[in-house]
Amino acid sequence: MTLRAADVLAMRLYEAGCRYAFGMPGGEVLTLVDALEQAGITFVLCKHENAAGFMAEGTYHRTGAPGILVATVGPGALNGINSVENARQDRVPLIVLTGCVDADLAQTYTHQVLDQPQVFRPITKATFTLTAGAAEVMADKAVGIALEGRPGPVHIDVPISVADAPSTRTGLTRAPAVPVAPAGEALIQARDALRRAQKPLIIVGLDAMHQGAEDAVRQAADMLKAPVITTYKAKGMLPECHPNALGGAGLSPKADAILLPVVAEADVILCIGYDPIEMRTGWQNPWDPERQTVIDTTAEPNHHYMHQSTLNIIGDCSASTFALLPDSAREGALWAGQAKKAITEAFAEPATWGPGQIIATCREALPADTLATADSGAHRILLSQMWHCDFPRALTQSTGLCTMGIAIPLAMGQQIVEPERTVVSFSGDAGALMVAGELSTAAELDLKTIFVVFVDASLALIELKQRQRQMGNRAVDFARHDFAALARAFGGAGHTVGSKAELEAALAAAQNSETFTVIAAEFDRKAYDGTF
Ligand SMILES: Cc1ncc(C[n+]2csc(CCOP(=O)(O)OP(=O)(O)O)c2C)c(N)n1
Ligand SMILES: [Mg+2]
Repeated sequence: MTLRAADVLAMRLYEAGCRYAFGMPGGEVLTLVDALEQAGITFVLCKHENAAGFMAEGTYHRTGAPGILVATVGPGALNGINSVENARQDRVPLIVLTGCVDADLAQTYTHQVLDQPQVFRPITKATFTLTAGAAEVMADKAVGIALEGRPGPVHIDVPISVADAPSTRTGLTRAPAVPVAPAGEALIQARDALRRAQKPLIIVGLDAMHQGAEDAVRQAADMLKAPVITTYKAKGMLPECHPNALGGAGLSPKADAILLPVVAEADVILCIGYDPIEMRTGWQNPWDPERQTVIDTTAEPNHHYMHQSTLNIIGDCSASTFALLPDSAREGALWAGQAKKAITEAFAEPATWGPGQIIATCREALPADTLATADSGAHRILLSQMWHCDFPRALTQSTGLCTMGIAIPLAMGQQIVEPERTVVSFSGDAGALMVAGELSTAAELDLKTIFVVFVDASLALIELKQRQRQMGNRAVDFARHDFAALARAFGGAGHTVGSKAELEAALAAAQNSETFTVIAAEFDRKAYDGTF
């Protein structure tokens, strides 16, 4: 059988573990879609390329294989770019396949034509234009670059006639990159500092999540008897039921007011894959390298200058951490117990109806192994504190780019991989409206996902910032829409709730539903005041 270049590309992606591609075809990617499906990769037709990119991220979280976004020339490619930059800032391995006109034709034809590689270059780790002769090596490079170091998006522009051109498989693959643990002077210095620490602290971030360092984190916590702070996308890297876990940081000023003093008080800080791309200004230079010893184990060197460290150990943060740990547990007790108590009290379930009670009620009602997603807005700041996570990726969200419109498709992508698992998304009402059309895709795929919407008829987070600046109320209020009816319009179940009892009943029904469910949890504007 003669292979097309698109077949060679698709086969290599299949071998990388990819089983789903998301997007919307146009005439320029028909061969690509055909090749992907023939290689065993299911093409999921989405209603917006940006949502497709987020669904692709969802599959990565459940499989470890890169997600695939497919978009056609021009408008299709450009519709997806927010999700591509999200993949860059959230370190998501994403293969972005776009169709384009042939190079020869582009000299005499202008309709829908733009310089796509130029658009994607600053928001991807690499961009290729497929050639038939190098299709396999380009696919191999794309997968490697997407997954290695800090993962991220890689773009391949596929000219129409190249997709159809005959190509061959060369079988060319690289030897796998082997993680190397630190040695020599740096190792001695780091081990020494950790052995002598009186108040050691561990900070865990995105690199640790992507590199699967949860065993290293747990062992470090136990051996060093150190409290552990995670970023909010790394929540669950140490089960939050563990006595050392102080929860997620970086979003909530109330939580940071408790956690940043712990950071300042520590004498030795071990950062395990802590990538500060998730963090705001409060986490710029949160420690004093003159006074504190900071051992920073990261996937890539520090070019961010958000902070400085005593030692920056580059590589696999899991291998590095195991090498640094003392042979026996540190003498002395776990410290910062007050901070754990203060955090727990600060984010306890409130006695009255509102966002806090909605989150607590969902957490109680849904199984411990639920996969949750959050959108951007006021709701997720509170959710990131209150949503208890006992395993990595229990709560996923956009924490680098912080885009709206991600929670619903990100949940759907995960549900596609694990159809029987409880998957719940939490969105603000504006964020839900951005991607409401994808409820049609949830119906078409028979997903049983639960979509919770915080209905306050407000861009609550922006309204809060506007008020804090003593500005007039402008462009932040909108109408209260009937999200439950929207669900029913697409063939799903819909419930509108305004009390804990109603929410409990809706959650029970949702867990037994044969279709997806939207739960519209309604409350008044300004309900987040003082909560985070
Ligand atoms: C795509 C995108 N547009 C705009 C913003 C800026 N933004 C951040 S939060 C927010 C308000 C979101 O409102 P809603 O979804 O209702 O959530 P709430 O804050 O009310 O919980 C906005 C507009 C963003 N982060 N992403
Ligand atoms: Mg809102």
